[in-house]
Parts: sequence; structure tokens; C-alpha cells
Amino acid sequence: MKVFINKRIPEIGIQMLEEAGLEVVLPKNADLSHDEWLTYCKDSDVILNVGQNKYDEGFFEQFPNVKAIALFSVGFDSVDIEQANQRKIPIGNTPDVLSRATSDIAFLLMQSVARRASYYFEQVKSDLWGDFDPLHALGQELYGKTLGVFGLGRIGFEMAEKCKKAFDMNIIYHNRSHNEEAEKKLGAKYVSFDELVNQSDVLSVHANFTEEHSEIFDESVFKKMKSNSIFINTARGGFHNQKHLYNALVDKEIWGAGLDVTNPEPMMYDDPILKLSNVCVLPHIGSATIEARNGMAKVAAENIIAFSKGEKMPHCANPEVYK
Ligand code: 8YV
Repeated sequence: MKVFINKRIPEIGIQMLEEAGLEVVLPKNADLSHDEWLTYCKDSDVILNVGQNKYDEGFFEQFPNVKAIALFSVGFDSVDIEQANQRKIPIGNTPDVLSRATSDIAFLLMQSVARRASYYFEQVKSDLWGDFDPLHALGQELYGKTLGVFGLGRIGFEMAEKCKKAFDMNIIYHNRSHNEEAEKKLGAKYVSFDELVNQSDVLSVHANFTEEHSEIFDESVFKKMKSNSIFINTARGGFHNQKHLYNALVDKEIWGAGLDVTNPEPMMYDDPILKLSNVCVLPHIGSATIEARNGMAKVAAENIIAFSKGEKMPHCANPEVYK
């Protein structure tokens, strides 16, 4: 069975696949053009996908040889799951192993924005470390404030737990379903979307992205948020309208924003949002730790090995294919 991996991943994953007797195809060139990528897909049984290649109806039509896809990500918004289901193609993903790392980044962004870390770092680098001014560009403390989590799954839970432990924050959340563990352990309270938007001092996005939520955080939502509030997005850039976010920041409708994901991605270096002092932007590094990436490589390999033995993938985004 031929497994095509489009970018080098931690060695552990490759080793596991080879030890399981699978043929690993790993191009030397880390940056395949779209056409090169298609050529490799044509010749593969399974794809271990790194990055945001799209798997839609056209892809599945063109490559009936592809029998399974193992994503090197927890998010599976790059795949048309309906189409995969119709063809009984299991889509593996990598939950859990990156929850700590990604929630750490949400937590880091929240603090950097609250204490204006990016602004001050820029000041120091630009030789603008001026005289002490008791009133200049003050930050805000997070103790006892309200964290609103949009999408309280594994990563949202970890973020909420950190905020509870570090700052004794009140946790409210909006989700497809109730998260009983979070309610019991963290005293998290389920609220409507409007209540989440109205009541959060920090609103952190952790949901799985679907088209139905495309740019759900738009001008109408930012207008309803508190003027001291911080918007954090470490999930997918498609959740927010970036122009509207920029306007909300400039008009001081919200206090600041911390983004590890942008809309579009990668974002332009001259995007006006980068000029704002109340913003911190990172280039989608939520899972970029040695521990998380090793874990992702292992889980992706486990998914493929299970598939190659005719077993269920242990982490499958569309378990309905096994029914
Ligand atoms: C990946 C991610 O870095 O897991 C996810 O959903 O967004 C990140 O961990 C990215 O998708 C690269 O494959």
C-alpha cells in the first residue's frame, strides 16, 4: 500500500509506517506545486496530508485510487466529508495530542493583548523606551473576568481550565451540545450565542469550522461585544471577518484581538490590522511544539496502519463510514 506524505513530518510517523510494511512516498521537495501534488495523488492509495490541500468532490472524482486520507491536523474543514462518506473514504485526524499546545497559544495571545506585549516590544525595538508615564498604554488584568468559549471541545476545555486556574475566570460557553465535564469541573455555564457575545471579557474561538459559521464574527457581533473585550481566534480564520474586526478595533468597539489564524491565510504583510497596537498575530503555530507535532505524526501513522489492516482508524473525523 502506497502512502504519500506531502511534507516531511517528525520521523516517528514515517518510521511507524515503514515498520508496518507500508511504502512511504515522501518527495524531496517540501514545497510541491499544485500539479506536482496531483501527480503524487494519482499514484497513491493513502494520503497523509500536511497543510490545507482541499479534498472536494472534484478531487474524489479524479482520484478513485485514493482510499483513505490521514490528516496531519485536528481540523478537517479541508475535506468535503459528505463526499468522503458517499465513497466510504475514512478521514483520519489528530485530536487530543495538540490540545495543550493550541490552548497555550490562545492563553498566550490573551495575555499578550491584555498587557499590550506586542506594542511594547515594538516600542523597545524602535528605540522608543521613553520616560516613565503612569498613564501610558495601560493593560488590563484578567482576574475574575469572564471567558467566553465558542466551541467547548477538547481545546476549548484546556483554555477554560487554564483561565480558571490562573485567573479564577468565570467560564461561559456556546456549543452544539452541553459539555458536562466543563460544567462540573470548571463551573462553566452554557449560554446562547448572544449572551456569549454580550457577556465575555475574553471571547475565544475553539470550534470546528463549517461553512454555516463562516464569518459569524462580523460587524454586528463585534458591535455587541464589551468595549473592554478581547477577541481570540486560534481555530480557523474563516470564523471572523477581518475587515470588520479591524474596524471594531479602530472604533474601539472592542479592546484588542489575538489571532493565530487569519482570514485569509497567510495574511498579507501589509494588512492594516498589523499596524494596530492592540493586536497580536501569530502565523498559525497552535500545534507547533515538539511534543504536539510528534504526537500528530504518531496518531496519523496509527490511523493509516489501522486502515491498512482493515481496521477502524482510531481517530476518524467521519466514523459514519464504518456503519
Ligand atoms: C496544523 C491545525 O498545524 O490541527 C489543526 O487543525 O490547524 C494545525 O495543527 C495545520 O492544520 C497543518 O496541517
